[in-house]
Amino acid sequence: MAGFFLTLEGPEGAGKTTHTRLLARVLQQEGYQVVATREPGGTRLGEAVRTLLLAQDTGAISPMAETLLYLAARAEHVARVIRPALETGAVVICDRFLHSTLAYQGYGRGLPLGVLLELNRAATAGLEPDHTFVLDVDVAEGLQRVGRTRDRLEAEDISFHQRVRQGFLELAAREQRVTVVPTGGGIEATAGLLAGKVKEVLRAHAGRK
Ligand code: T5A
Repeated sequence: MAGFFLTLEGPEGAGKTTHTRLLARVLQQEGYQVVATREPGGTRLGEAVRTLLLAQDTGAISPMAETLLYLAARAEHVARVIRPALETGAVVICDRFLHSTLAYQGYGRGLPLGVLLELNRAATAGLEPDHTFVLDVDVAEGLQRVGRTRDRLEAEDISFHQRVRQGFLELAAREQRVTVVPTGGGIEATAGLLAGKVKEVLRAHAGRK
């Protein structure tokens, strides 16, 4: 496919929303065609599923039902937004994708990673990110950044969030296409660090074409 698919991941409050916006601006200034989107979301169905999944009123649901809802949103998102954008040559920046499923439903909820990978493959027709950046933050600091009004996932106990963070770090240690970006230096420093790493990856990709 002509475009480049990059995903921003990380624990709660890592700054994905902030840095998706800032990174999109930097890449647009460099002349890239950029599509910035998020999961769950990015389509009408995805936004409706997001509301359901994040509402405190939804309460506890089985890990598999939760997974299938995230993947229903993803199937629609890939088919209607991400793949068409990549086909036009865009750089697609997605706030959360596959690695959130592995970290939250795998490491957090305890579902086997192999099963999640298989289900994800079916939902995306095999589309994987070209590169993933994990914005890393200490769990307590991230939850503090998010504030007091917490959604259904944010309201999970601290050990859940610690397993999720550990999951992201383990996945990054295993996969060459996953880079960890520490966020402790503040928004401006993190934005600079991330933009530098993304530009390197895009240059390497252009060199391989
Ligand atoms: N999920 C998702 C699954 O369980 N499985 C899946 O497959 C998928 C796709 C989605 C939830 O669903 C789960 C994971 C999530 O629990 P979300 O998209 O994470 O929800 O929800 P948001 O509320 O959009 O995201 P977060 O709450 O995690 O926050 P962000 O986007 O990481 O952080 P952001 O940018 O909103 O920043 C939070 C605050 O921190 C400041 C910002 O200014 C803001 O005030 N900040 C920093 N402060 C200091 N230093 C930095 N480097 C900072 N960067 C940002």
